[in-house]
Amino acid sequence: MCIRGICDDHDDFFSPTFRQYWITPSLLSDFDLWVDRIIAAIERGEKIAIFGDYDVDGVTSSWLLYVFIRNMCKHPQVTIRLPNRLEDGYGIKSYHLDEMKAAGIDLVITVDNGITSVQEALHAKEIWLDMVITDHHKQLDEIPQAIAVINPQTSPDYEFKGICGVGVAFKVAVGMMKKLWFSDKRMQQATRYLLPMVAIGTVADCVPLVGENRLFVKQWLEYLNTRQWVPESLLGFIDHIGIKQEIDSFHIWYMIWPRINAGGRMVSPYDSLWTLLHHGESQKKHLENIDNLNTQRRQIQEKMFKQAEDQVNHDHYLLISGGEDFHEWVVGIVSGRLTERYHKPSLVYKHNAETGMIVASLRGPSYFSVIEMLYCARSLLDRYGWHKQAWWLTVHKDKFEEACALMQGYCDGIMPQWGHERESQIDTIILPHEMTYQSMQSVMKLAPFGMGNAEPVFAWPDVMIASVRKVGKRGNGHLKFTLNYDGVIFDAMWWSKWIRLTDFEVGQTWTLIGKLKSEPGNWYVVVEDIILKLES
Ligand SMILES: [Mn+2]
Repeated sequence: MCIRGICDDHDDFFSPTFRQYWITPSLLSDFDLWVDRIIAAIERGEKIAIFGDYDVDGVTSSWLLYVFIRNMCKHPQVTIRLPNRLEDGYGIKSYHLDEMKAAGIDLVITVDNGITSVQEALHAKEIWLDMVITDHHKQLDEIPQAIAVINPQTSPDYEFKGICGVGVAFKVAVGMMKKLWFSDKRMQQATRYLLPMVAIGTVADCVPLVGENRLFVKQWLEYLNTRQWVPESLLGFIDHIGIKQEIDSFHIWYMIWPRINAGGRMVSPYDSLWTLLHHGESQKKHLENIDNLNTQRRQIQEKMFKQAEDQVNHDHYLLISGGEDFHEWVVGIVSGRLTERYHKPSLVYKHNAETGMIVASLRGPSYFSVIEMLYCARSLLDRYGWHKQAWWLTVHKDKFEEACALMQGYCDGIMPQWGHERESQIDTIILPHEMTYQSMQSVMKLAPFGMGNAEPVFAWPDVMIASVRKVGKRGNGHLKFTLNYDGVIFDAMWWSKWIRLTDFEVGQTWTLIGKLKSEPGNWYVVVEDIILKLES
């Protein structure tokens, strides 16, 4: 644990409590203005519209304020408006404000967006539509002139800047409960009810799982596993997916988040929202719908990845692929997988024939500086930046080839110095006598893992293969090892790597690098890499 820099107060880290991590919402600037305006709207029976975003953070934050205002404040005059990824793009637009004004809306609340909507806030003023903004993104030079702007980034007294959109929405809801004189019991029930969605949005938005975020996720996982005071829609969701064991951030990451995301990705974020606002019988068709969308999403991703793999030229260090038929939302995922598989930098692009523009996502191994590579071609690029853990660029098609050649040259010049072997970030080596269920459990206490609290990676030198076989579906199987580590026998899974089955033989000695996974009464290793023991 000390490797992680959490030596001093690791007891706090293990059992975070609200008292220790919770920052009082009133430290967010404009907080009183915000609360007063919403309470006035509720008292006057005004029509409120919540304007969110098409991703998971945007959908969960919309859900949260909607449920809070409608059910907990008993104010039925509230609606949600979500933008469409392709038609509207990100953020509130002036025409959204016009539409809402025409529909008789008195007050617009943005969630997970709005901090850069300087022009739109002016437009709202012009058409006499009240607007309050809640967001977590960084502001531009100018802060929009809305009635109130709630954002940790613009609040000097609010020290933790890492909460995401749904975290901000949760803070304002809790702050309002106090102002509305909710009893302690009601407040407890309400926060328990809302927290699951905060946790899902927080994990999905890739914000660091430290401080308040860690509190949200850890608390929720505990609540959820008791199944008390959890939204019925969410229990329906979880039962539908068929998660049997205790839920942890792994399930959010691999099973819950992709499904909620699939709606906004493939068709419309309302498809995702409806699954969270319905329960029981009426939820079923919505759940089946997003399951289908998620399957389609996976198929497209698979297809694009195969296509990219066929396309890349391995004579160069920078792997380039893309085209007109690539989906823009897939380029980041494909580039991430190319880099992961080949340990080389990659650039995957979508060419938009109508505009003549190329949008690309770029990744590199952890020791490689993508920004330095981008710099070589910066004079040719239209724009470039960093978003959700990856670099991107836009460039006109006429300059694309030249830009690629410059970046290619940079990589070919610098990469041979490192080779392109995988460098594994190992936290520590595990010795045979440490291989007890108890000590493995204590490692699991560091969970939930995610951004900013990465899962520890361990090394087991000299493990002998006692058995190895392929498990899972045809064409997409995994490798299951049983290993003998100086007399201690344990299992390890290598996901999706069945193709390497022929590399292994019983009796061989390897160095294993991986992460621990626990199941009740048992644990196993998820293989990151397995390296043949070198003769010394
Ligand atoms: Mn967000």
